[in-house]
Amino acid sequence: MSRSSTIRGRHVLTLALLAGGAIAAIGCGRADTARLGEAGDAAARVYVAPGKYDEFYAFMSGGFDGQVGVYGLPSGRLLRHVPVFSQNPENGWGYSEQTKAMMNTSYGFVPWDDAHHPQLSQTAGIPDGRWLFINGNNTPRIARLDLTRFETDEILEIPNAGGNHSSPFITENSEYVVAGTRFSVPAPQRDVSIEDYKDAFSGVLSFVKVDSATGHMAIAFQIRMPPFDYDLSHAGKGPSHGWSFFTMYNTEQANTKLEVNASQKDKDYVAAINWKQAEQCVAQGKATTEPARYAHNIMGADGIARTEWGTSTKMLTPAACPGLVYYLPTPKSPHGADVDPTGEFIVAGGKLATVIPVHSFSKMQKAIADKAFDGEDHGIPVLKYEATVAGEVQNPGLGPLHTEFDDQGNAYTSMFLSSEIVKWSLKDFKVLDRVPTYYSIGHLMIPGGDSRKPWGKYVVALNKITKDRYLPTGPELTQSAQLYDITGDKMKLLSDFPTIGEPHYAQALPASLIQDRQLKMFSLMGNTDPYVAKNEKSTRVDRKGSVVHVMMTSVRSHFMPDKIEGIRVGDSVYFHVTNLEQDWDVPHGFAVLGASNAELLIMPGQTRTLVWIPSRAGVFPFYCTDFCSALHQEMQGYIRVSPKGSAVPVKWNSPSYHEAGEGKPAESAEHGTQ
Ligand code: K7E
Ligand code: CUA
Repeated sequence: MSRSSTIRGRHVLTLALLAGGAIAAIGCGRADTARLGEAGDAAARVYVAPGKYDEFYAFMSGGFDGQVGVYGLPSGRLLRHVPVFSQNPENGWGYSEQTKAMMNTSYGFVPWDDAHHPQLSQTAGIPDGRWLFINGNNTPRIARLDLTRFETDEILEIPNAGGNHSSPFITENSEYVVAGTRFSVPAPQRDVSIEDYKDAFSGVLSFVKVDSATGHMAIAFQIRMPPFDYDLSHAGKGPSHGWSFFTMYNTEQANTKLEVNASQKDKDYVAAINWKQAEQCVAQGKATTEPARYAHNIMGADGIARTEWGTSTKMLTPAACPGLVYYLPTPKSPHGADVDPTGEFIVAGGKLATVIPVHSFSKMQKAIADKAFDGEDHGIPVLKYEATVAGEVQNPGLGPLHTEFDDQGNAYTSMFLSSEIVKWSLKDFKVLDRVPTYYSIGHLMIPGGDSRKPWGKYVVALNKITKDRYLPTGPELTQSAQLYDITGDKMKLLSDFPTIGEPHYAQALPASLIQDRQLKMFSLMGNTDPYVAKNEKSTRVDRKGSVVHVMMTSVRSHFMPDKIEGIRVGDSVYFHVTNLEQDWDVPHGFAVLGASNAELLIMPGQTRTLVWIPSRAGVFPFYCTDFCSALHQEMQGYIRVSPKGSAVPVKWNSPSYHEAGEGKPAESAEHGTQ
């Protein structure tokens, strides 16, 4: 890039930044109508007839909602809102006793996070439909969802990180998911002056091993890097398999007013990490074991989440492992790091850059062999820009962020400031088409578009600003995605659809890879919850001091028991509700008056537990919250609460009570469960 073009570009960008992407975009008004052409044609492309299925499952990050939204494409219909990092009162996720441990972290119980980047598990570089990983940004974590149940199965906290943004970005056989810290922090944490940023802070990149059979995660090693901001990542594939690429900004190492202070240099870097080299160095004992405390929450086969505590990590430094890291100079505060389907090109979205730089993996290899270095930074070799760059996309638009790929050798880059998707060719890096987005696109997504096998067909724009696209709803507007047809030479807008939470990245794959592998119910006979009641005969109420366990069943259309007495103010009452149904799509709910947490939604064959601490004497109704049958409204019961110290005996109306003998002492061992 010539000096003058850089300077000219900077002026344009400054203006655009001042104006704000949104306002610039609003100027576009509703020019899309011309582009849309025959609206009828677009409608037909997204129309999924009643009772018919969508072609793709799309998994969209919920952003600050902390969840994953599952949508059908092309319809844009919301199919599921899967709770991950955030408690969900709809089904008791993070409220029920069996799921609470999923929210454990070294900071305590953290029932919220900011989730950005879903990543489907891959086999040979192709999404295989087994698991979905997603990062938690604020309290550094990675979650794994099981796609036979659409449920979060595991959440691993990442120590020594401060904003887990460049994550999880899976390798091509799901060997690793990665976690790069956005904010450098003292690692391990300690009390130092912020002025000591350059000396006392580090940017730690973590490689998390994924067990190929179970999907279970474990931190394999961490790499202590200079105190930059590690923004995004993607793994190599094909020839570049074995490498991961991280963009970084703030190579200025500013610790205040980054808006200005981290935009000084013309170029920051992409860090190319040779993780196979790292594996060797770790095997050779070159990593040091450092104490670290982090939570590892796993859903057991019994449906109960448990926390294991990590106590140390293996820390590698680039100095101890030559060949581990190389820097590729990249203009300017790069954001996205995207690898094309062949694995040859690494595209960086320099959000303040005037071009899109495309690095070549084979040129990078040659530059390393030739030692085509431009000096070092923190002891890490800096490769010459000209030696690694395959080309630059000229005049792409303003504010390039992220790039996805189709199956025809084309790339699609989101342009935040100029609010458009720009299609360009991987052959000559020439722009082929551009289409406006409404408004200020962040990520974009093509089904399989970061894998070795994009399915093409559609690109989804995940927009940051909604403005006038829908009926207004006060100051807070819905979040928005847009679907474009990419089967022709020209991209064509097909539809807008709202999303839950701010959508960052998304992933999609053909429905056929998942839909026939769905679990329809849990086996009641296989239920090993310690408080299960597998039939109505074994329901019972046990008092242990001030703790009362209610082993309850639900079936269309009653609870057993549905009349309970002998509870006292201040007791901890555990409602263990087992759903006896063995039929698909017959959950029962459970709620009790005065409960201060959430309801339960119990799937067929499952046991879920809600704790209730009655605060006043009286008789309180409980009921099923899910309209399960014609007599759903009749699915109700009462629980009597007496004052503290009351002598009212524990009593309930199920067969077990009569077998135990009516009038027996409430605390008798005959009712004991353990
Ligand atoms: Cu660009 Cu968090 Cu991936 Cu949002 S990030 S846009
Ligand atoms: Cu069970 Cu409604």
